[in-house]
Amino acid sequence: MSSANRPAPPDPKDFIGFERLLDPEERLLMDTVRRWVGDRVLPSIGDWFDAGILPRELATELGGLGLLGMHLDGYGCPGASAVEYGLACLELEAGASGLPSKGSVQASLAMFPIREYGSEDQRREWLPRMASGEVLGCFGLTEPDSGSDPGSMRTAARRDGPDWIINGTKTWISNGSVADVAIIWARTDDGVRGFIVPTDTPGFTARDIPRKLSLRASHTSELALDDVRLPREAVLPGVSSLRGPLSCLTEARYGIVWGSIGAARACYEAALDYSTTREQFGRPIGAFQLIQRKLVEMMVSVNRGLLLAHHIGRMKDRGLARPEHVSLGKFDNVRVALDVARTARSVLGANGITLDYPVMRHMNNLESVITYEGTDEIHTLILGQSLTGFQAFN
Ligand code: TGC
Ligand code: FAD
Repeated sequence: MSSANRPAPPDPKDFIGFERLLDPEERLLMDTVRRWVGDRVLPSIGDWFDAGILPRELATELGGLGLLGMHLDGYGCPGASAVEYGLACLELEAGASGLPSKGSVQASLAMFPIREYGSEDQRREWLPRMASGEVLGCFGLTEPDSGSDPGSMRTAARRDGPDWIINGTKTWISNGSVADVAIIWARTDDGVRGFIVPTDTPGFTARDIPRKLSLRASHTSELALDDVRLPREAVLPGVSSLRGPLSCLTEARYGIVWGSIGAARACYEAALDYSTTREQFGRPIGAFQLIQRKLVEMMVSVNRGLLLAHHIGRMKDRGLARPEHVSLGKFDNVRVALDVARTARSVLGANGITLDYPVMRHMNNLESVITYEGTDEIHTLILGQSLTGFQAFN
C-alpha cells in the first residue's frame, strides 16, 4: 500500500471512525442534535443541575427538532429508524441525562403505549400534540412498595357505571410534576391496564421528590391518585397484562443503550482534554503512563459500547432484536459508562468533583440510570434466565 493510500491516523475522539458506519442522513441527524446540545444545553446545564431545574421550553424545542416520538410513525411523528433514535439519545445524553428523560420518557414511555395500545381516537387526540412538545407526558409504573417487581402493584382501577375510578400512589416518576398527561398502570378485574390521565383531573396530585443528588436537572415525582374519576375512553384498549408496561420499557431501555455511552463519551473527552493541558512534575499529566492507561481503557470502553449500541440498533431495524438483546445493551453499556465516569473523575483530580466539568454530574446521573428501567441486577437475571432457562427472580 502506498503511503498516499494509507488510512489517516485515528481521531482520539472517534478512534474507530464510528461515523463511517452511518449513512449521510444518520450523520446529519447526529450533527444536528450535537449542535443543538452544544448551543442550548452545555452552556447552562451545570447551573440547571445546581438549581435542580430543567426549563420546560426545552421540550418544545426538542419537539421542533422532530425528536419527540421520532421513532414512531404517523400522527405527527417522523417514523425515524431505531438507529436514528439511538443516535439522538446518544447526543442528548452526552449533554445531560435529564434530556433523554424528557425525550425518551415522552417518546417511549408516554407516546409509545398510546401508539401501540391506544384507540384511533386516543392516538389522534394525544400524539400530534405530544410530538410537538405542546403536551408533556409521564409514565407511572413504580410504587413505593413495588419497584423491580411491578407485578405486585397496588394501584387499582374499578368500574363505576361508565367511568373508571383509580386509587394508588406512584413514585420516582420522571416529569411527573410537569407533565400534562400521565400514563398510569393499574390492576383491574381484567389484569394490568394503562390509563391516560390528564394531570388536571380532580384527585390527581404530583409533588417533586426533594434532596436528590442524581438527575438533578430533571423532575422526579410522587403521584397520588385519590378517587380519580375517568371516562370509559381513558383506558388503553389494546393490552391488559404486564406485557403493556414491560414492552414500553424495552423501548426506553433501548434508548439507554445509546444514551449511557453518550455520557461516557463526554466524560472520556473531558479527561482527554484535561490530560493534555494539566501539568504536574513539569509535564502534561497525559504524558504519564498511568494516565495513558486510563485514557486507553476509557477510549476502548466507549468505542465498544458504541459498536454494541449500533449492532442492537441495526437488529432492531431489521426486526431481530428481542428484549433480552436490549437488556444485554442496557446492562453492559450502563456499567461501562459508570466505570468510565469514575475513571475520568480521577483524571481530573479535585477539579473532577465540580460542576465546571461534566464528569461528576454524569457520574451522579448514571447512578440513577443503573437503577431505573430495570436495575443492573434485574437485567442480570433476565440474561441469566435467557442463558439457562431458569427464572431466578423469586
Ligand atoms: P413476566 O411474567 O416475565 O412477563 C409478563 C408479561 O410481559 C412480557 N414481557 C415483556 N414484553 C416486552 N418487553 C419486555 N421486556 C418484557 N418482559 C416481559 C412477558 O412475555 C409476559 O407477557 P404475557 O403476554 O405472557 O403476559 O413478568 P414478571 O412479573 O415475572 O417480571 C419480570 C421482570 C422482573 C423482568 C420485570 O418485572 C421487570 O422488568 N422489572 C423491572 C421493572 C422496571 O424496569 N421498572 C422500570 C420503571 S419505568 C422507569 O424506570 C423509567 S426511568 C425514566 C427516565 O428515563 O427518566
Ligand atoms: P428495589 O426493587 O427495591 O430494589 C432494591 C435493590 O434490590 C436493587 O439493587 C435491586 O436490583 C435489588 N433486587 C430487587 N429484586 C431483586 C431480585 N429478585 N434479585 C436480586 N436483586 C434484587 N419508575 C417509573 O415507573 N416511571 C419513571 O418515570 C421512573 N423514573 C425514575 C427516575 C429516577 C431518577 C429513578 C431513580 C427511578 C425512576 N423510576 C421510575 C423508578 C425505577 O424504575 C425503580 O427505582 C427501579 O425499577 C428499582 O426499583 P426500586 O428503586 O424500588 O428498588
